[in-house]
Amino acid sequence: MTATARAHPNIALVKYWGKSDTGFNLPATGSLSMTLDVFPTTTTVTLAPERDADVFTLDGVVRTGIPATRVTRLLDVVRAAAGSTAAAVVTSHNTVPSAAGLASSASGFAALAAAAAAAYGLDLDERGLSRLARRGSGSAARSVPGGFALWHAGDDEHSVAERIAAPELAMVIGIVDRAEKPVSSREAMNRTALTSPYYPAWVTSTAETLEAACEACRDGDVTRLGRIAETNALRMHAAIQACDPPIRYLTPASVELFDRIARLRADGVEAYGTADAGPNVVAVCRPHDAAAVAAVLADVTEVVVAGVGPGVRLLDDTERIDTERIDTERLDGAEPA
Ligand code: 2P0
Repeated sequence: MTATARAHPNIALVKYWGKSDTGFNLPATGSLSMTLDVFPTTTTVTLAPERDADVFTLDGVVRTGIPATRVTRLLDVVRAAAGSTAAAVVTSHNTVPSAAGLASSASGFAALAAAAAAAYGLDLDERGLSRLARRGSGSAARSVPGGFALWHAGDDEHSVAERIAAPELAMVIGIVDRAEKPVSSREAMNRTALTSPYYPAWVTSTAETLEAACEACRDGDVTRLGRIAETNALRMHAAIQACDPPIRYLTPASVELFDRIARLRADGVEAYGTADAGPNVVAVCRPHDAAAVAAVLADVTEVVVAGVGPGVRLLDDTERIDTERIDTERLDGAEPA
């Protein structure tokens, strides 16, 4: 009747940007990501048969509108599979700034999928959970297995993410802006597909890029993987900027971070830049170079160093109580621990 799950965000090395089906959230191409070991989302789902409708609380605030609708839509998928009509109370805590291009929807929907499946009594394996999380938000499919995740394009049954072996990497996240972004990634993705003349080239080139990235992972080739990641991210932003009306997520501070990453490379420290649908820039590097990379980026913006994070997991009672305490403290106006 109640279950709590925790999931971490992921940053794509080969990006997902475009769908072949919006109803089932099927991607136009496959993608590859690293799940982070920072910024988890923790979500509790409790069945509430006495209620008429679901209730969604995020960081102590009851949400309505699009965020609540997206939660209810995913719960509807779970209810249909479980043969239940019971409403649910969903309580979620983000430790990443919501909607700031730091992948909170990936950790959010991965945690929601696992907690909802358990609360409604669905017995899903990792593939099944990844497929379910994808219905909530495409990138959430990759946060289910965690680690380095390859999310396949394909139909509803086959479009799931699986863990693959890859060289150990660190990600140095430059948090340029914590504010909510002006255009959601969902809207920007659709606008790119509909209006960017570069969208067809993005799709064909990304399919090739993904194969090369998987090969680099197999070979443990950090240099090749890093170059692929930077090129793929800038190609995605080029396609986005060519929308009508145009969307530009990168700011002068973002560009400064890309420049600094290039200078680090010129000075012999291997780092590569990537950026999602927002101004934050992530430097991909070897773990032993992370401190040096962080020092160079910290002049421009706040930085957080992340390693490779785990897949989604259900929490036991003790951990759940800890989460409830954080919620109570928030509502009391105290700083959460
Ligand atoms: C990615 N992003 O691969 C890309 C790169 C942002 C930039 O996946 O519509 O929130 O919910 O499936 O998963 C963001 O898109 O979109 C995203 P929906 P989602 O990480």
